[in-house]
Amino acid sequence: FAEIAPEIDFRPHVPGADLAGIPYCLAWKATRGIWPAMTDLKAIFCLGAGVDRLLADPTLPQGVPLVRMVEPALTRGMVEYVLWQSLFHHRKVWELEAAQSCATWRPHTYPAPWDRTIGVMGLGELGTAAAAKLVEFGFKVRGWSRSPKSIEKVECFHGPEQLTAFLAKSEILVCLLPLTPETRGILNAALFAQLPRGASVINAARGGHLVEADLSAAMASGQITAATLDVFETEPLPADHTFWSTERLYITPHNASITDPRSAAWRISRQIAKFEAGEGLDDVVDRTRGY
Ligand code: NDP
Ligand code: OXD
Repeated sequence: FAEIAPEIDFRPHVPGADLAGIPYCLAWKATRGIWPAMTDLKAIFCLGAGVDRLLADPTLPQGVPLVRMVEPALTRGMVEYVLWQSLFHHRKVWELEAAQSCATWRPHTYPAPWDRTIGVMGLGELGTAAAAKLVEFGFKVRGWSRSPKSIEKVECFHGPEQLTAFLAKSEILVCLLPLTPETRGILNAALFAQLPRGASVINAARGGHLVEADLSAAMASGQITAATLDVFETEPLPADHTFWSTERLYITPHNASITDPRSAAWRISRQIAKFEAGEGLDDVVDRTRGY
């Protein structure tokens, strides 16, 4: 902020400080219950795309707009992660690792991308960009959202009534949904059973989407061959969690994508300037939908 918007009096939060008079707050893992002390807030900017954590605090003021993070570097990072992991699962890298571990030159085949179907749950800012990149790589791509969508070369499904059809051919399933009461626990046994046998699952959204025991069971039965998880119900993932030692389960430490400070500061300072000039804010969370 000092570099990008020096005109803004930017104050890092110090416990015990008087918070009255602060018009704008930037938050990610805000101290629970802190909000009533900010009596003069005009807007809250979430430093991440997902606002589930902020919304879970009942003291978050209702009448103050909550703006979520949408910025190009965050989108680019997620596109990179989805492409990286989709290619990893497409090429079944674990088979190569197994052959290498016993110094065996083992023939290894894989279909062309256009014979592989990848399903993306969530066609918002991140899901749409990730789907477009997968299309560019030649994959067959389908997506699922709440409302109907039309995206070039992406077979689009929407609503609970089209979920079964969406899942039926998704050999690699990518979750990029927001965590809301409707999507909590959506990656569960019933959903896994509707995927093609041997499918892969990539969850880069929130740990609360996944019923962890159901994934373990689906992997043990072979219904799910492999998974990549970036997010977990408990983070950091406890050292004694079974996921650490589950074969073909790949873990990244909630860093699929990271908000870029320069890009975010630029975006937030522009939003504040527009708001002060009487214009509306972009990317305001719809509290009734929860995202
Ligand atoms: P958006 O709000 O732009 O998109 C959300 C998408 O999910 C929309 O297409 C929406 O449908 C769809 N959706 C929401 N609820 C439902 C539902 N009940 N059924 C079907 N579809 C639904 O979010 P972003 O793309 O910006 O971010 C998605 C999530 O990714 C974030 O909420 C966050 O949890 C996670 N994330 C994780 C990161 C990481 O590093 N692991 C980094 C950044 C984000 P519709 O279009 O119809 O509204
Ligand atoms: C986000 C995240 O929501 O990094 O932006 O998880």
